[in-house]
Amino acid sequence: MGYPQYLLRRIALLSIFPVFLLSAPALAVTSLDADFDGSGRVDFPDFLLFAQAFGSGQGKYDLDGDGGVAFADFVLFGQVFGQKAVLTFADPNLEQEVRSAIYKRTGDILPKDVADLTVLRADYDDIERLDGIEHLIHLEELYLNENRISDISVLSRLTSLKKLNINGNSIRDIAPLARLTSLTELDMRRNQIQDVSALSDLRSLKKLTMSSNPIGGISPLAGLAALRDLDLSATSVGDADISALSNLDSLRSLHLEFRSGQRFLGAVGPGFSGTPVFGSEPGPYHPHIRICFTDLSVA
Ligand SMILES: [Ca+2]
Ligand SMILES: [Ca+2]
Repeated sequence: MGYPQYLLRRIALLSIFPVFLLSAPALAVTSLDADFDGSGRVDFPDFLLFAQAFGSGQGKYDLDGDGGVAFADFVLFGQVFGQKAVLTFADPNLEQEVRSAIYKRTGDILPKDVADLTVLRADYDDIERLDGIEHLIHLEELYLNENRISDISVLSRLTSLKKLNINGNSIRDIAPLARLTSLTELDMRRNQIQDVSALSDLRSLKKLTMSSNPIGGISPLAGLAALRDLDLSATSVGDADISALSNLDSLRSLHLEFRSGQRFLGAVGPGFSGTPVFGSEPGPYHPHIRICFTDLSVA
């Protein structure tokens, strides 16, 4: 088959670079990243696609993530040329859920198989490890409730995520979520989270559920201007912390839960009698906030 002249010129240009440059230190890139056509191998058709994108800013071909498709990306491409590009998952239960979602019971899972996968449900699956899920880059909704997950570092690459439900796991460190700025809903109830500072830039968040975590403070939430629903029940959040939410004009529902004797008691106002109050009255902190209290002491 014949290739356009401009493409042949680009290929010639790329091929005359000294080979020693190929040994230059480079960022980690997987063969999956460079399998541009999703065929399961990094081979010549991928090279042609790369050559067409050379000199552009097309994200898919920007393997080192510096914003442009340049020689550094070609070096990375060269390092994985000829490699297989098959998705593997460390946890067999996670793999089974992916296979169900793409209707592929057996055989290699290729990048093109997951190109349309935007929703993955894997609740109550005894999943412990997420390795491999980072290649499901088109995911917009991910449900991993009630598993045995503690390490979520690979989720940092799923930047298309809008909804993440991962409650009932063993997660302490949520720093990997800091880049997921498209998130509108995040449910992480029943984990081991103390530090929520990673959420401070997730300004698209509308619904945040962090109940039943040993959260130390919520000042990182002060700038989440889109937040409408916030559930902080069964946390260590005190009334001094709640003032951090005073500028969240979109906030319409705030769910707190406390035991009698905590400092909240005085802050709620005279309407609180020590019995469960499910309030729709404006709270003392913000004219629009609905505060739903549950008094655990009478349960
Ligand atoms: Ca390929
Ligand atoms: Ca680049």
